[in-house]
This record gives sequence, C-alpha cells and structure tokens, in this order.
Amino acid sequence: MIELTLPGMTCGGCARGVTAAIKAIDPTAEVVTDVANRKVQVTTAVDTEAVKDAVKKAGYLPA
Ligand SMILES: [Cu+2]
Repeated sequence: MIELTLPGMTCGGCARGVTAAIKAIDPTAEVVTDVANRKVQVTTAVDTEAVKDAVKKAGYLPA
C-alpha cells in the first residue's frame, strides 16, 4: 500500500481528479482519499514512482 500526502488536494473535486489519474494507470487500483488530511492511500501493483508521476501530471505535487 502506498500513502501519499498531497497538499493541493483540497476538495472532493480534487479527490476525484487524483482518483481518476491513478485509475488511468491502473484500473484495478484501490484508491482511498482523505481530503481533510490531504492523504491518499493506494493499493496497486504499479510502483510508487509511477503513482507519484500520475498524480503530479494531474496537478497534485506529493509532499
Ligand atoms: Cu479541489
């Protein structure tokens, strides 16, 4: 399980964007967003760097 802190994920719209970006690289990923704490937990076979890359490209820089 990968946990990222995304300071820019500030609302439900962001959470959906982050989730979509991760699902785009792994449709089977389990993504749990916690907007209040700016955290996302991802259960995926894809490696951490690829997940970070995907969320960065969507505009959310991991802390
Ligand atoms: Cu937002």
